Amino acid sequence: MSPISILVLHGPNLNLLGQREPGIYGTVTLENINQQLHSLAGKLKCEIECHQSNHEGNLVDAIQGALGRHDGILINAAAYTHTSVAIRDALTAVDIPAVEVHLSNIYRREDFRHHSYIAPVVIGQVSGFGAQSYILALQALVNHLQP
Ligand code: CA2
Repeated sequence: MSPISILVLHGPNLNLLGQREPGIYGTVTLENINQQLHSLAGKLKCEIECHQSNHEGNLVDAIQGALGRHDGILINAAAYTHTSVAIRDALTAVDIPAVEVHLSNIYRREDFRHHSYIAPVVIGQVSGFGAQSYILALQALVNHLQP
């Protein structure tokens, strides 16, 4: 049997992690988060593929491209969380179990961040634990896929 495969998607501006606004998003870089996820994936004996895009359509393409290739999706859609019907529709269309991730606690921030278009179509959400949100989300997703 082939190992579980997870697609990790990072949305707009997350490529700036560790370089700007450390007070909100911390000092860890996206590359470091991806390294931590690869390390955990090794321990969990699953495979992961990580992508970042600043473009909504690219994220939709990546979600569609997961069909037949990945068993789960871990997604931080960043600002598109609060605006994108297209990303929500893509997640619904592929029907691949997904977990929504946020570095910050979106419910402690501005009102416009309190609503997620994605939350109703994913298994669950991890928000507010910095880079650890991704780690917790990967553990939860793999656990969901192989209970
Ligand atoms: O907390 C999160 O993970 C967010 O998804 C991050 C998004 C924000 O729009 C969401 O409301 C919550 C923003 C990502 C921007 O990342 C930056 C990183 C460093 C410097 C500037 C932006």
